[in-house]
Amino acid sequence: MHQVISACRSCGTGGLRPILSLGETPLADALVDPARLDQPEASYPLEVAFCAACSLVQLKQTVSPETLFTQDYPYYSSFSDTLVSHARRNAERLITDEGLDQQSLVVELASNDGYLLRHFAAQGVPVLGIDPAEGPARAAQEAGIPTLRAFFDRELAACLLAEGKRAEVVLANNVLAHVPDLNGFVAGIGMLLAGSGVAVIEAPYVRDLIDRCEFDTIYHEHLCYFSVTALNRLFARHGLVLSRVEHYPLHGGSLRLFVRPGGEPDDTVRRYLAEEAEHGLDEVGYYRDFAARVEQVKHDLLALLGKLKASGARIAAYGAAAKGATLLNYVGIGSETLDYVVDRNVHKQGRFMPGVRLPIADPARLVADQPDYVLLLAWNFADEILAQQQAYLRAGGRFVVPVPEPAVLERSYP
Ligand code: DWN
Ligand code: ZN
Repeated sequence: MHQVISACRSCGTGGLRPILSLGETPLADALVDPARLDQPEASYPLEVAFCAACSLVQLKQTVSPETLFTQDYPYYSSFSDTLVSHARRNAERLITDEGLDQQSLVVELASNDGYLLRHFAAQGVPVLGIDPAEGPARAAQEAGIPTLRAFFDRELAACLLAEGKRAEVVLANNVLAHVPDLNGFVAGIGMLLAGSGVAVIEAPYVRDLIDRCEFDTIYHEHLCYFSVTALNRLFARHGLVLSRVEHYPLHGGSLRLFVRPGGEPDDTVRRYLAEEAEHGLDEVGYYRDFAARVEQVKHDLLALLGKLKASGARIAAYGAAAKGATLLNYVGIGSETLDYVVDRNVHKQGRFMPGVRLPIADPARLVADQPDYVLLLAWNFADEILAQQQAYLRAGGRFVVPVPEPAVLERSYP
């Protein structure tokens, strides 16, 4: 069951301009259990549109968060060392910069398995995680991270305030794009922030998505694709100030946003707003050729894999990622091309990719089975995965990257 919006998720204006349709796809993280292979899967349209009023790029379909993020949500952040070290650096810096100690409180929205809060807790800073996903929330609790299994919204913020909980730091990584009630979520953050507090929010950057043709990061969990222009208007609407913007290569290009209940924006904010205006991110024209470029990647990837198959090669894939599900189902790559997908996340192994239903195995299979090529679906962690897969590469294996342009990676050993 899903809804289709008729007005902007942020400013409420109608007349959204279509940018891209990826057709009907199954839910990207709805991995199929072996026992359910005889049952059909739900699939939903995936259509992206632009709001000319506030320049927010967004999905037209809303699948209920209960369907997406509660039972069986298979994503555990700690299965990526890159992500964990990124989180540790973030925590250590905030402890210093915000002078956090035993008297402080750090609240993380979508805290997953504690991959970030554990670094604050390790230094004696009180923390509270909030996450609706059963498995990851339990893993966090088992790791000693106090975690509320809930969706964050205005009402929950009011409850926490009534308990006297105000946060010096509110963290929200890879969740702002996921919430249907965007304004309620941001208002809740404002309510939770102590007067001198800061919200530190990370989200993929729409400019990287468009410029690097990262269309596979479009799936039903991601309702919004943010520019600094759209974010600045969203926060201002709730009396919050976007005070600083930083960019990180994580997940194909992400923004780290510092949001405060007062004060002035620094030069970084002014610079991003100016650059976005200069490049036209606040006009539909900037997005006009995106669909054609996505179609071209689809065509080129099918041609490359077809050529490899025709040469008799055996091909597997790496990363049972949500972005992998979008790519395989939109491009149309199934068991006629790929033998299986591998992933380090033990909660994904033994299950099947949505739609194309490729089996998911342990990465050790690559060395044991030595396929000729591996399609890198988790391209956003290429450095970590290639370093990890030296034995496979030394034995002659090759990786294929799908975006920004499909290509067989040159052999390189450290
Ligand atoms: O927004 C979201 C992003 C942050 O994470 C979520 N809605 C869903 C998820 O998207 P994804 O599944 O596309 O994310 P990742 O982090 O790109 O997924 C990478 C996959 O690869 C994970 O299943 C873990 C796996 N992996 C692995 O098997 N070996 C990752 C690394 C680094 C590895 O070495
Ligand atoms: Zn809008």
